Amino acid sequence: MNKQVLQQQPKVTVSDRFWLKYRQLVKEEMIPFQWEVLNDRGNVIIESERDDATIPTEKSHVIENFKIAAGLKEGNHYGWLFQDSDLYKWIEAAANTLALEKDEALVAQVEETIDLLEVAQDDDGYLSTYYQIDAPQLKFRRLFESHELYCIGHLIEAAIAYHEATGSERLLQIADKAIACIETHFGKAEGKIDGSDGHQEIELALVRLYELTGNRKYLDLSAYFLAVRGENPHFFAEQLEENDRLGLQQGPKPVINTVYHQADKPVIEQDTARGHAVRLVYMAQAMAGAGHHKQDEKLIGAAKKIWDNIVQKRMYVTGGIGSTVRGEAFTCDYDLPNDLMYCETCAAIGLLNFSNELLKTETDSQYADIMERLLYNGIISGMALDGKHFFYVNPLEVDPQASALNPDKSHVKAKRPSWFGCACCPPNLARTLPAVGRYAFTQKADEVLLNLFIDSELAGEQVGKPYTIRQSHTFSETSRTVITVEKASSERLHLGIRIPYWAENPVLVVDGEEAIADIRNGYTYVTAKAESTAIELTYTIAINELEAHPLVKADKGKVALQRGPFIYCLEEQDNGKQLHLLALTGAIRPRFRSDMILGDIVCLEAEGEMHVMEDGWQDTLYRVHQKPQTVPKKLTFIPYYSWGNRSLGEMQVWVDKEDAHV
Ligand code: FUB
Ligand code: ZN
Repeated sequence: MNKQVLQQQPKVTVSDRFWLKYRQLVKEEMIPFQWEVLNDRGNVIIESERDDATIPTEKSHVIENFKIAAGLKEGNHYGWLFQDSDLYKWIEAAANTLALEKDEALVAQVEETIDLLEVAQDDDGYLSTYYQIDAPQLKFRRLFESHELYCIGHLIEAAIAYHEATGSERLLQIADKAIACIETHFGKAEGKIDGSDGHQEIELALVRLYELTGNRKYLDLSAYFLAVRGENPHFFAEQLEENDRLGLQQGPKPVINTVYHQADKPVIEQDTARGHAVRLVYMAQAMAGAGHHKQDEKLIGAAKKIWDNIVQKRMYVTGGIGSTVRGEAFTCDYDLPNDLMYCETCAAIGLLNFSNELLKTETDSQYADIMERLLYNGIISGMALDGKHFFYVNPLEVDPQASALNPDKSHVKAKRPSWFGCACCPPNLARTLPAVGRYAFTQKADEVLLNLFIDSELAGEQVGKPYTIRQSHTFSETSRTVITVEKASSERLHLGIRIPYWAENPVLVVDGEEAIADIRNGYTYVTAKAESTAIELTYTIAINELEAHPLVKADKGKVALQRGPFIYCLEEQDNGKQLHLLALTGAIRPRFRSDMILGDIVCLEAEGEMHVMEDGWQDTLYRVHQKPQTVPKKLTFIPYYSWGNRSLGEMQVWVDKEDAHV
């Protein structure tokens, strides 16, 4: 494959204790564990993500599906139509791990799967095991649900990651052959399919492939899929009608919800977050990326409007998105129920990547603020601290009994299962966590941005000469960030350092002298002129009581606690049952805690009170209002991401504030 690399992933070595732990978990637990699952070994209990008997939970069957498609085994496909993507994400996780650390055995495992993919792929490049095995007559004919291009998108992302980690082109060749097949079948020309996949993903993957290769045909194909979506809102339904005419329809004809698919109108006319949350953010990431490379202001403008609508009106304080299980979707402005939410892990990862894409286009720390909120909260909450149990949805309030007995809360799990019938989230986490360093910095033509306070080192090049930017942090009473820039070129290097909103009273010292901070769009700029520049930033980490917009009904009269980038929650284990009877009344203090399971964490201890249930309530459900009786109670908050790791119990992020009970 001819390549002229346009944009590389930042080369970042992470040394941060917090994130190294995740990197180790991915390598030592997640990758081997997930490999066993994909191979149907290890007696893993697979749960359905919600109460729905049609969800396939017997086995994963992913590798088996590929073996059947390759003709190496006999049988039928098992699992979701997009089961293939679990393997592609696993390969990407392996590749992102290999990019950090050599591992011959892991390379051999990936190479073995590439052997299998080569055989499974049809001669014309087609690759989707469900359609190859069980429904070849319907290839590309049920795009509203088929996920054929979605899966190829994940294949492309895996291929890029594996190439970047090892230099191997084998997987890229498979991906390229699959793209050639797609190009043969899709487009404006007579006889071609003029439409897109029901689930966006290939669009963003093609942008990334363009960045790797410089080959514009990938960018153009991405732009085509973005432009054709919603151009004809009846496209998916018309495909089904044609199948009917040709006698190809299987089962009853489904009703297409074009809003769910973000296909009711052209993407550039979409300015709010609607429909399926993961699809929306994957699409919007591609809009930002393709818009950036094509200098298409309309695409970028629409992407920004969608982003604004999400973060200003439709996002949970943890960064989670999606307010309903129905269609795993957004609902309307300020509708953010804490106990019925969706907040799918994949959607949080999608919003991270969408925000990162916008940051490449526009220097503004608001994007990094959201990336940080997601990474430290709504993303890592998706995984247990053992690396082997996962949340598909990430609630902000849980009562295990209600989750067990209220069918409308069947998706709101109080305990992380090992695996899901729909296993999109666990491998998505596995591919994201080793890549965390890439979000810490953004390299642009004229500046480098330091976005996230993660101990790490960026290695880059300026006019062909190397530079490094090292950052290390001490997060204590008075926190200290030390940044060193070393460079070989005599050119100036403009470094923008994000001052997080939680860093109070920041003082910047450059080469021993207090500098007047040149703050633009949330970044304070230092120009490194010499070979070596030493920068020091001191600040206090704020403990904030956050309140939500008054129109968020679920949070009225409540606060959520935040220290640094972490959102906190109450758990039954520390505070007893009936967390909703607790209120925050006084001072909050940080307390360092070394816990067998939670590790070294900073808890928050706060003065509070508990609403006492008098005896009179025994057999009474309602009464004339009286002033409630309360007793003082010490409240203990732990970082949200770490909830659900010790025992089964209630959890709550938003807590009543002071006199809310009166
Ligand atoms: O459809 C593929 C993935 O499965 C979606 O992104 C998730 O929301 C889940 O439905
Ligand atoms: Zn998912």
